[in-house]
Amino acid sequence: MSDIVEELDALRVTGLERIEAARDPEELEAVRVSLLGKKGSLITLLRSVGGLAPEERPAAGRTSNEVRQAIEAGLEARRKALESAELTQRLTAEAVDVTLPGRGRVPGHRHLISQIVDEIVDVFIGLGDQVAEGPEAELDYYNFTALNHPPDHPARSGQDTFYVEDLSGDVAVVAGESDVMLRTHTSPVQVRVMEAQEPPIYVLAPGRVYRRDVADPSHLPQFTQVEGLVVDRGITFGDLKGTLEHFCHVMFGADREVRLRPHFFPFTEPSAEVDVSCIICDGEGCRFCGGVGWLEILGCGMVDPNVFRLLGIDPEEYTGFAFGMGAERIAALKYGLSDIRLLLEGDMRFLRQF
Ligand code: 2NL
Repeated sequence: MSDIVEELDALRVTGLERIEAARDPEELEAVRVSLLGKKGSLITLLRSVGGLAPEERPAAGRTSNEVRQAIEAGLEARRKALESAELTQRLTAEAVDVTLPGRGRVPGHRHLISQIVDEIVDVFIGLGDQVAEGPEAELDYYNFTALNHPPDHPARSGQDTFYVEDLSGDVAVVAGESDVMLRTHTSPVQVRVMEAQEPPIYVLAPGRVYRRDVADPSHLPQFTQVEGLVVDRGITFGDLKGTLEHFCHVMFGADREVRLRPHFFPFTEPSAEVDVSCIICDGEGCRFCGGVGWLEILGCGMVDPNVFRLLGIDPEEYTGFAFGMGAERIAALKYGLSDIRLLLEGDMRFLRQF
């Protein structure tokens, strides 16, 4: 056997060893170039074939072909092995344990007060009401005068009402003599509706109102009121009672008792407050209802003829009823909350529950 055939055989052995030793595709490529490249070991060896005796050349040629094929096969096998090892490694590294419990998400939701307002609004939309809104900074005329409050009514004092002193520059909210104030109820919205529309009027007015109160478990200096007003021919106290009984049953449950107690409001006559039997003790008397078995839900009454006359509605032709309630109070009574200030504190541990 010629030297060159031995060298080719040796190249096959060391070449295959180097191929097996390559640890990644880059290393393998470097090995390929050094074995089969233009300046590689095989070519270098073959250059010496020309110097062989003619009878030795076929054996050398055959062997060199065999070596090339062996090396090419080795390279291909190693390439596949490296690829599959890499895939296995990636699959292991990126493996997802589908049996792990999922990470819970806490989606946002509407604030309890907004939910309650929507619920109240839905009941009255179901009865055919339109919904109206109006300004929170309101004129004294719409908030008090048009609603039959005499000039010396205590609610008009700077002690009970936020007056807006300066609308042009910085808006300063003070107790004072200004005509502009933060509305104390949403009645002015309904006054504006009565000014703009002829009866029949069936309107609901939800919105934020302001009173100079110190916050305590059952009062807020700012709350969300929902008022309703009906003006039509032949409206009676029976219509008022039936409407509000329906509302109480939808809101607090069909098995609640509902009662009306005489009351006074400047803008209604007669006036009443509406109670439902306590949601906690069902009328037995407990801490939540202060032992009386009843919860006060809202105020209402037949619209005072003075209000109609001032707005040019003939009280001989039309009668009407009106009512008002605080959404925060309704929320507290519906969910048995001990302190309505919780509703405004923005503590998600509390608000998330609703
Ligand atoms: C309450 C009581 C009430 C009214 C609001 C009203 C509106 C017009 C005419 C007559 Cl335009 N009355 N509203 C009537 C009775 C009671 O609210 O406790 N609110 C929180």
